[in-house]
Amino acid sequence: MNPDARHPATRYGGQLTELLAPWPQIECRRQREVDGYFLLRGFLHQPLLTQARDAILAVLHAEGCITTPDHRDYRIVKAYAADQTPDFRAILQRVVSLEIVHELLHLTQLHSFFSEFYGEPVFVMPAFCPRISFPIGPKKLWTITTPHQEYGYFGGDRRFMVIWIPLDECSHEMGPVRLAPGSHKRGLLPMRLSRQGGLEVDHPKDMGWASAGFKLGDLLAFDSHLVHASTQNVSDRIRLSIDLRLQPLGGSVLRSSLPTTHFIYGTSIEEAYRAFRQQHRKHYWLRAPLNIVDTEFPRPATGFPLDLDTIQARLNAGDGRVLPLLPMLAEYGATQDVRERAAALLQERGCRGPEDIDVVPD
Ligand SMILES: O=C(O)CCC(=O)C(=O)O
Repeated sequence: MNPDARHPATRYGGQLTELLAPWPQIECRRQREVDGYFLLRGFLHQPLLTQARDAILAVLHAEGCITTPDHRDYRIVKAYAADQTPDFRAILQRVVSLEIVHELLHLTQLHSFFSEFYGEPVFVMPAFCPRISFPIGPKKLWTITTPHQEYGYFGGDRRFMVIWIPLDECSHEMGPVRLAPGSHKRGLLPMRLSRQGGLEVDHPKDMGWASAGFKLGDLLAFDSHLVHASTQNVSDRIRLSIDLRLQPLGGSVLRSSLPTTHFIYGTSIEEAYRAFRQQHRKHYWLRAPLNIVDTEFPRPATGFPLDLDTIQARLNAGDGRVLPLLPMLAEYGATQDVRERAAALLQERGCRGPEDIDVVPD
């Protein structure tokens, strides 16, 4: 038997270096500089995290995915492979509309620690990503997050960091995030389209991977240029985590990163806010003194086209590889015009959305 199959943790390579309380700032800055990340063990107070976890599990239970919303002893009865299917998207849309999940953007601990880290107040970007990662059979490897650099998606201030927070226990077997320590020093690597329609880069082979098992309360922060990915969930549990992005308040923010018209998973921000009780949490970024900058699309073009005219020309020339870009542009395109044209092009090709695009697993 392949030893990796018995011990999936060995696929992660090394172990992430961890920092324990009182999480010295000087050490965090040093590790961010040298390795591109730091991992704070037991950093976050747990009540809000457990409330967010329980709210997500309640949605999964209501949707018939698990036998009980109790995190201690649910069994999975319906699993989804990726966010491409309409049913799973509907679940994710419910999750990104949970007020308790949005509360995680406003954690006092997060703001005070990172304000000290950067030496100025921080801005937590409104776009966040809750991950609901089911254990899926070995043939469906494409359900994992493939290697990428966050800057390719969000651009803006080079100093922004990704904050990865487990919302439940997350062992190695549950397929947590993994990092390529030191890769933040390689600059922006050439990107290409991944099988899920996102952006991916080659993992710099000389860098290796490192990961860890995570517990509730841990917080992993990493550089916007650090290559990162996940591995496959080979456990019998659902991996629940959330990733946020934060940066110094004075830095630039791409307009297209702000949910003025679109949010995530096809939900508009107004839909996400519909059941909110706390009015002041809505549109909080509109009250922040942001340095907003414009680009056509948040992703720097390094290797494949991101503007609709070129994509259309490539499609007309029979290059189907650019097709998965259309759902992204239909959802995240910078202007209404771009979004509508991308949606129309998809329709012309008989695609309702990403679920109709043939992404072939390895
Ligand atoms: O949690 C994952 O699967 C990947 C996380 C990620 O890509 C991110 O935090 O940007």
